[in-house]
Amino acid sequence: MNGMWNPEYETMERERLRELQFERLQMTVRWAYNNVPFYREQWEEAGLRPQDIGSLDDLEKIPFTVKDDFRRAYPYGLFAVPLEQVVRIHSSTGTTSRPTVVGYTRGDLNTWAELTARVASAGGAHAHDVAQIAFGYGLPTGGFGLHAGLERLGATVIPASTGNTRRQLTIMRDFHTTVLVCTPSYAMYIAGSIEEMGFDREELKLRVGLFGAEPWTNEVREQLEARLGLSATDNYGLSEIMGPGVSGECLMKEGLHVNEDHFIVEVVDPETGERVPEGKEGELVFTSLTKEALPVLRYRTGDLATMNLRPCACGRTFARHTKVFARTDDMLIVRGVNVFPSQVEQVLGRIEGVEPHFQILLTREDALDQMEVQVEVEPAIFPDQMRKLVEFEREVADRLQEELGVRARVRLVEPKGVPRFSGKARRVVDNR
Ligand code: DLL
Repeated sequence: MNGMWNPEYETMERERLRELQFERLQMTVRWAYNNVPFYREQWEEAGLRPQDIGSLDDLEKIPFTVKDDFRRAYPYGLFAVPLEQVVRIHSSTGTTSRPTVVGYTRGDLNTWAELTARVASAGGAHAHDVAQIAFGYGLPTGGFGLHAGLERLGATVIPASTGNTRRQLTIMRDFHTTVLVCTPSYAMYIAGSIEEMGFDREELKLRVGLFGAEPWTNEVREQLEARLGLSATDNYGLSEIMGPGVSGECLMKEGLHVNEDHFIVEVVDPETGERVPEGKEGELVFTSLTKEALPVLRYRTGDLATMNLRPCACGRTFARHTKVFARTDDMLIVRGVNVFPSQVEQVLGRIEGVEPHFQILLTREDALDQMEVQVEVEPAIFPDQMRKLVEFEREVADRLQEELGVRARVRLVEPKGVPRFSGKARRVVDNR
C-alpha cells in the first residue's frame, strides 16, 4: 500500500478499532487516576471512578481538561511518572503566562516517532527523500517531533531549523532537498525569496511539503504547490496532546486523518460542551490512549473543525477533520508561535512610562506574518527627539521578543493615540 506507514492500524476495521480504543481508554483512565492527583481529585468531585467507564460512550462522563489545568500544574504537576522516567521535556508559549510543560518517556518518544512517520508518509514522503526541517529545534515540539518521524521513515534528515532564508535556500539547492517541513507561512516566504535572492527554481528538487502548526487555506496550498513545485499537505497537533503527529492529510487532501489508535477525538459545542453530530462544526477534544508520562483526558483544544467518518479513497479508516480554521479563544498564531494578547499586556505593564493602552496589528507581507504593536506612552515620556524614540521602540520590541519568542515592530503613539472602546477592547486587528 503506497504511502502508508502502518497499514495494520491505519486501515483497521472500525469495530476492531473501537474495541482497541476502549481497551486503551480503560488503561489510560486507571493510569491517570492512580498516578495524577489532579485527575483523582477531579473525578472524586464528579463522583466518578475508573470502573464507571464501561464503554466508549461513557467517555462523555469524564470531565474536560483545559489549558489552565496545565498552567496550574506548572511545571510537572500532570506527570504520571517520576521525573527519572521522563527523557524529554518540551514547552509551548511565552514566559509571562506560565507556559505549558510536557514530558515524554522513552516509550512516548517511540510512539511520537511512529505517528509523525505516519503523517510524513501520508503526505508523500518516503525513505529516499531528503527532508529539510525548518521548524525550530527547541522547546516547541515541531522540529524534534517531525525530525524523529522522518528519520524513522528512513529519509535523510537535515535539521536546518528556522530562519536565515538564504541559507535555507542554499541548503535546499546544494543538498538536493526533496521534502520541505515548516509552517505554511514560512513556506510562502521561502517561495517569495527564491527569485528575489537569485535562486533558480529549476535547480530545486522539492517534491513534497509537510506544512502545519498554524491555520492555512486551500488557496495558500495551491500557491505553494505552484510556486515551489511540490505536493503540499497539512498536519496538525498540539503540545498538550503530543505535538505534531496527532493528525495529517493523505494525498487525497480532503481532511486530516486522526491517529485514532492513539487518540480519541470528539467534537463539542464550545458553549455547552455537548457533543455535536458528525459533520457539524465544533471544538476538537482529544483523549490520549497510549501516553505514559502525560496521559490527557478530554483535552479541549480551542480549535474549531468538523469531523467525518466517511471512508477515504486512500484506504485509511481513521476519521478525518477539516482544516482547523479558527480558535475559540484569543490565542494568535504568529509565524507558528502562539501569542496571547494578555502576554503583550503583561510585558508593557512592566515597562516604565508605557500606558496600558495598546493594539496589535497583524498583516502579511511577502507571505510572512508581521506583528506591529502600537503602544501609548505617558505624555511626560513621549520622546521629542527622533533618536530617543527609535531607541525606546527598540527596547520595547526587545522586551516583547524576550517574552513572546517572536519579533514585533513597535510603534510608539502619542497619548490617546490608540483607539478606545466602550465595550471589550479590540486589542487585535488581524488583516492577514
Ligand atoms: O504547533 C505542534 C505542531 C508543530 C503541529 C508542527 C504541526 C506541525 P503548539 O505549539 O502547542 O503545537 O500549538 C498548538 O497550534 O492548538 C492549533 O491552534 C495550532 N495548530 C497546529 N497545527 C495546526 C494546523 C504545535 N495544521 C496549536 N492547522 C493548536 C491549524 C494548527 N492550526
